[in-house]
Amino acid sequence: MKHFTNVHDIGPLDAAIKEALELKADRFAFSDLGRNKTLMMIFFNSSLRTRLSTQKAALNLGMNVIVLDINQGAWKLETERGVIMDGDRPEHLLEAIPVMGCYCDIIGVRSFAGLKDKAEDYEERVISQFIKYSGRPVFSMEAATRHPLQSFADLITIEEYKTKERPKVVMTWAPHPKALPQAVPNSFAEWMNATDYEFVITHPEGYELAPEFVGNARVEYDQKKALEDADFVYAKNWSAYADPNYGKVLSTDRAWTVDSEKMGLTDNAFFMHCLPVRRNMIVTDDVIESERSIVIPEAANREISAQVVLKNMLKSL
Ligand code: AN0
Ligand code: CP
Repeated sequence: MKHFTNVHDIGPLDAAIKEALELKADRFAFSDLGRNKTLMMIFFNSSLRTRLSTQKAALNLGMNVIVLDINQGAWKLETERGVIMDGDRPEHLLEAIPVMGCYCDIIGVRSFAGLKDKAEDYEERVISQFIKYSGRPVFSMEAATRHPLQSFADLITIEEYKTKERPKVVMTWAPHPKALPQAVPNSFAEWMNATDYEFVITHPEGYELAPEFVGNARVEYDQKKALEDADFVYAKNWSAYADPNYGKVLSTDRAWTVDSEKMGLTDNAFFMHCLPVRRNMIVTDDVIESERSIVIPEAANREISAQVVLKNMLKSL
């Protein structure tokens, strides 16, 4: 594997799931593979899980790890070419990226959508510059349009908990006070559409995701109808994608919050969320604390998804 930014980079999903479950059963089996190799993790945005789980995955493989938070102590970076740099950004990405590449073997990048300019976000301007100019294999730790390490962990989790060959998975929009990117729902949809599960997306009008991510999923505007007989409920907030409201919060309607009454419509579904989650906005306390909530095992699988990706990148060095 050269780079990892989307579902296609992982290859056939059944093989990837098998590899993940094997690694989970013996996570130190390849502890020599990363000897004298350095992972550099670059964060333009905050993180708890991605930072810790990816670092742990690298340690399991015997790698060294360097972490840089761009907004804490690094020079502020200009990202546009051709700008007269007389403002508050002393360094350009076009020098910073190849310099970072000098000090490591593999680079992970977290760079969220700015939610101001749809074209800029959906071109994946930041991570594609890392791919172009770092000279290193690059993987996404959530880029502007996708969060593939999360989606892969979500898939592993569903495979572990499913009791039917073809479970019904429902991704539901839920309210949140701040504008969030579409990366997590886009990516989850992309991975679910690559399985043979029954996959349904439900959200209020105006929250339609980009058609290339919705694919053949069923879109149901009636949340209660969507949840009927679900085996997995995947809650997530996202801001609007469609023009002219790109990046805006159109609703904070708590009628969309996942509560125990709605979970009662499902086939005793498991509750999932990528975390961090705002309780009693996205999901009520009782649902997230219930025995059907699998948000912690889901987060635990982030170590496994990252380890599969790093292992395959190390093998291709
Ligand atoms: C981010 C998002 O929605 O993309 C990260 C989730 C993994 N969430 C927040 O900023 C709250
Ligand atoms: N789910 C996830 O990526 O969490 P962090 O933003 O804390 O890394």
